This record gives sequence, C-alpha cells and structure tokens, in this order.
Amino acid sequence: MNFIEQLVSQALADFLNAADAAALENAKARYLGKVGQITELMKGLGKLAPDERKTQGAVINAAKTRIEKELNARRDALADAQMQERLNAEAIDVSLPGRGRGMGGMHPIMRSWERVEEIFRSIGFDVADGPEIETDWTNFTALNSPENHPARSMQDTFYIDGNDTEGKPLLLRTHTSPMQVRYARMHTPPIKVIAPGRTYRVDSDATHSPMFHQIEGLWIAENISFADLKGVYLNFVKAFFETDDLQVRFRPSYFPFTEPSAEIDIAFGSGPLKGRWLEVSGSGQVHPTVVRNMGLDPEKFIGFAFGSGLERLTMLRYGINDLRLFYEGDLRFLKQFN
Ligand code: 2U9
Repeated sequence: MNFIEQLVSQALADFLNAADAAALENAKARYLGKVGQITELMKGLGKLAPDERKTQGAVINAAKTRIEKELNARRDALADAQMQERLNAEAIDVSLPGRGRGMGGMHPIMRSWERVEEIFRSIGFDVADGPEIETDWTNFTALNSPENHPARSMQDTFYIDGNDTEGKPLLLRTHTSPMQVRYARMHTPPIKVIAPGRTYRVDSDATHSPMFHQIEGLWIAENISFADLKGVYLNFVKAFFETDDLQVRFRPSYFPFTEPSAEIDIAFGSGPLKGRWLEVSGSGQVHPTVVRNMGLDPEKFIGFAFGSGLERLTMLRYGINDLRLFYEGDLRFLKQFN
C-alpha cells in the first residue's frame, strides 16, 4: 500500500472511530484542514515536474474525493444516530391512559341551594336574584330598621368605600331580604318568591361565619295567612329532608320586618336527631311598613316571610357538626358529597 492509500485508509478509520460530530470534525481537520495532510500534499504539487504534477495531482484529488465522501457519510450516520437517540429518549407511550381533568363536584351548600329552588319552584315560587353590595335603604330602612335603631346592631356589617345616590355608604347585604324588596317593587301581586344567596355579617366563630348563605321566602297577596306559612314550610321541610315523619312548631320571636314574628322549629320522628326540637327558620307576617316600602298598600296586601340559613339546613340534612368544614376546601370533606 503506498503512502496515499495508507493515508486514505487511516482517514476512513479515524472517521469511523469518531464517536460524535465534534470528534469527526477534528479528524477532518487532520486531513482536509488548512494544514491537513491532504492539503499539504496539494501544496507540494507545485514543486514537482509538470508530468509528475499531473499524475500525482489526479491521485491526490481522487484520495481527497474519497475522504470527503466518507466524511459526509459518517456525518449523516452520526446525525441519524443522534436523532434516533432523541426519539428514543423523548418517546411518548401512546398506550398509557390519559391523565384527564379532575371532574370537580358540587359543594354541599350549592346542593342545598339547588334543592331548595327546585322544591319552591314546584309549588309556584319564582326565584329572585340581586346584588351582594347593597344600599342602606334596601338592606335596612325598607325592612323597617331605621337609622340609629338598636335592631341594626343585630346585623353589624361590612361597609364599602363609595356612597349611594343618597350619600350613604354602600354595604355587603346582611340578609337576602333586599332582593325581595327589589323584586316586589318590579312585580305586581301575588308576590310569591324565594331569595337564595350569600350574606355577610361581622361574626366569626365555630357557629358563625362572616359569609354565609340564606334562603328567604315571601308570599304577598290579598289573603295570605300564617296558615299558608305553616303549610308551605311544612311541605318544604318534608321535601328537603325526604321524610313525612316530622313536626313543626312556631315560637314567638321578634324581627323588625315581621309582626307578629316566630321561630320555626322542626322535630324528626326517627333517625339520630329523633325527638329533638331544632330551630331551622325565622318567620312572620310581613310588617305593614315593609309592605308599603315594597310599593304596596298594606290595607290591601298581606302575607308572610321566612328566612333560613342554608348552612344550618345542610348540616342537619347530612349530619355535619362543624360549620367551618364548608369553607376550608378540604377535599376529604367535599368528596363525600359527589
Ligand atoms: C321581606 C320582608 C320580610 C325574612 C325573614 C327571618 C325572619 C329570619 C334568619 C334565619 C337564620 C336569618 O340566616 S339567619 O340568621 N332570618 O329569622 N327572615 S323573616 O323576612 C322578610 C324578607 C323580605 C321583603
């Protein structure tokens, strides 16, 4: 094997041994670079006699072409190998089941909310909706709690920067009653509506939360009495707790917006709470001043209202003993309702 043949086979061996692109380019420089061996041979041609230059030149050129061809082949092979390695490393196992999205579920309070709406809709009640930020008039004055009246302190609340058109501060509603005031002023009797929603008070302990949910009902027409209240509420609790085996009783009470007023208690005839009187609602005949503030003549229109805490109803229905569980977002608790 002459020198040039040896050089070529050495170059091919070096290329094959190059494990990656950088090693390959280094090997290339040794033969084809500025001071590479083939390049040096080319430079030496000038010193040869014309005849010899021609034959030697052809031999060197053939060697160079051969080396370049093998270099390109090795470049392609290394690039292919690298791509294959990447494909293997980044392979996606299409047979794995997808992660999917968590299904989410309904909060127990929302379950009660929807349940109560369904029950009252089934006996002809409409459902009111309204703002959580209220005016002083709609939240208090219209409901017969005049300014400076001590009854207002029963419902201490959060005030908002900014005033209403009367220059009074806006506030977070302390009950859902203002929705019914708004509803009554936009409709004509019979007014038969429930108002579910979030309410706010400055109160926070094991049995009170600064935000809680109420469901209130209002039925005003020309001849609606306490007997209707009893019938409607008894029908409601029987449907809500899914039992006919319960009793209701009314205890005298006081609210500014009703007169006379009563607390409503229920007692189950069976189950873990059997025989215990449980307070579930306030109620009463709507106060004539409130009827007037709804834009109606209290000499002509009369009816009842009630208000229940959705948290309380939900705790009794499911046997939950701590109010705070509703607001902590603990999935171990929430998953039990879905
Ligand atoms: C209008 C007129 C009267 C709604 C009523 C109660 C009695 C009551 C409490 C129950 C538990 C609030 O969530 S709670 O703390 N509510 O006792 N609510 S009568 O009376 C109205 C509502 C609207 C126009």
